[in-house]
Amino acid sequence: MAVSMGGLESFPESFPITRKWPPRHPDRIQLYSLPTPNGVKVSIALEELGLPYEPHLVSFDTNDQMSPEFLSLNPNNKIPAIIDPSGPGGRPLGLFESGAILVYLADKVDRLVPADKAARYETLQWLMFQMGGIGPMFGQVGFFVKFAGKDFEDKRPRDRYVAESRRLLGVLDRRLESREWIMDEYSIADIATLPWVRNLVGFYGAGELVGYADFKNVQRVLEAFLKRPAVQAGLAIPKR
Ligand SMILES: N[C@@H](CCC(=O)N[C@@H](CS)C(=O)NCC(=O)O)C(=O)O
Repeated sequence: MAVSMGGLESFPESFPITRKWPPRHPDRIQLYSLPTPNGVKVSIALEELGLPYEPHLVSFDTNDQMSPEFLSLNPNNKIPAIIDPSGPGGRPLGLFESGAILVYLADKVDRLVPADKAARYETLQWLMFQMGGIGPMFGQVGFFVKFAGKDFEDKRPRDRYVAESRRLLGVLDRRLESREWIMDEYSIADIATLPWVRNLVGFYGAGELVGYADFKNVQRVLEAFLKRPAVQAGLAIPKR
């Protein structure tokens, strides 16, 4: 298992995922991902932080996320996941769940999360708002607008998720009314949230359905986000 075994694990030997995706740079953070809204959170954070890392493509076309090697790192069969060969105490650390990974990376170099305790918890609050609200709800809109659910005759399930997504966008828009970013400074809360907004109005094409034109503050902040060189780089990693 890749998870903690009392500090006895070593990298790469103790991590079966490396048999399918051998590290060429075993000293670097290993990223197992795809450029989806959850995946790019981590590549964008790594680019912003300037941490050396090695990306590995987990292809859904070949069901890589269901392979025993991938499941050895994330039993929940979802990207993204990482291994930091030099985790806490110098020991390797495997992690899944993009929110946990963002907190870990920010803490590793004390950037993208405020040092002040109260501001730190406020950042985590907005990160959880993305993880528990925006991600799952926008994802459901994607299913009913872009994927298999789009052919369902009964539009009530779609409308439920569209209405909830619109409500969430309203909450975000009000938060951004007099702010440049979700917190006073650019943080992991922005990195978690904005790729999902981009996906909702871009790839899913649900902008009109959710009334995106009404959310001027969200639009402004998404535009600023997309101009950042680290964001532009991270959005294309790993290469498909
Ligand atoms: N809560 C998870 C969600 C991750 C997630 O949903 N990943 C999707 C891609 S965006 C996935 O790997 N789906 C593959 C599957 O369900 O088999 C996180 O934030 O890391």
